[in-house]
Amino acid sequence: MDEPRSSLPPGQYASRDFPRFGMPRFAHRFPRVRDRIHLEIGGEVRAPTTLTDRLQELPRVDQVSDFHCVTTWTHRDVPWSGFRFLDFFERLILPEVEPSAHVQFVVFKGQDGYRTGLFLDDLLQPDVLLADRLGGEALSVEHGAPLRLVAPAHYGYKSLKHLCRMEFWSDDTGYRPGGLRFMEHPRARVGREERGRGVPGWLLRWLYRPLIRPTARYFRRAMEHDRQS
Ligand SMILES: Nc1nc2c(c(=O)[nH]1)N[C@H]1C(S)=C(S)[C@@H](COP(=O)(O)O)O[C@H]1N2
Ligand SMILES: [Mo]
Repeated sequence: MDEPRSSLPPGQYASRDFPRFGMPRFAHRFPRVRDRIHLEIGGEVRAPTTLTDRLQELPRVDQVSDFHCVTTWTHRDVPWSGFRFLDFFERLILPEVEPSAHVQFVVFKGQDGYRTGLFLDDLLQPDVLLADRLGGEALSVEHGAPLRLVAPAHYGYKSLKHLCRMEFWSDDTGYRPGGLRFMEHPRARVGREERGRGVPGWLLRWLYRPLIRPTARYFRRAMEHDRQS
């Protein structure tokens, strides 16, 4: 049962389901490395590196937040656990990787080939996590194993799953998102209904809603297929 609740952002409805979801072209792509973190750091940095166990040095943060997909479903009160992007940036990236002082934009890449990006200012908000646990257990493949970004104030398409590479850049000019251009807003703030680029949010609500059920079903079947193989 889906029920409307007044405190939801504009155009969203509460869904009891938390489906594995995304653009259909990624449904059949799965992470190769699921049980350990292997995170490349690059871009305009002095010392590119690969991080494996270093995240464990950061303070662990448990956070309950709502998850808003751009197609209008919201799954409320998701119990994530992981590390603040802010701590990650200040304690590991700044001192050891030394990004250029001009860095303003960060590009994220997933093991399934998906890409997204966010401005550094948005990423440094205290509710942005690099999450490795959900509901007290290691992140499942459905929800982003082994590590994902969680940016609750932005549409779900910014919360990249199966994170394997992060790049620090001075702007977003060299960056191509995983989907069509109109589908990805550079900031994608849920509170401002920045669903896409050049198309009003209220219009995208109606375009996307009919796609929710078939997309969720498609992703679920792809997952069942992966489990059997
Ligand atoms: N690597 C990767 N990350 C991704 C996607 C994807 O297809 N691949 N889809 C995005 C979209 S559109 C949504 S709504 C959320 C869905 O997260 P979930 O599958 O944990 O529900 O993941 C986002 N991050
Ligand atoms: Mo989404």
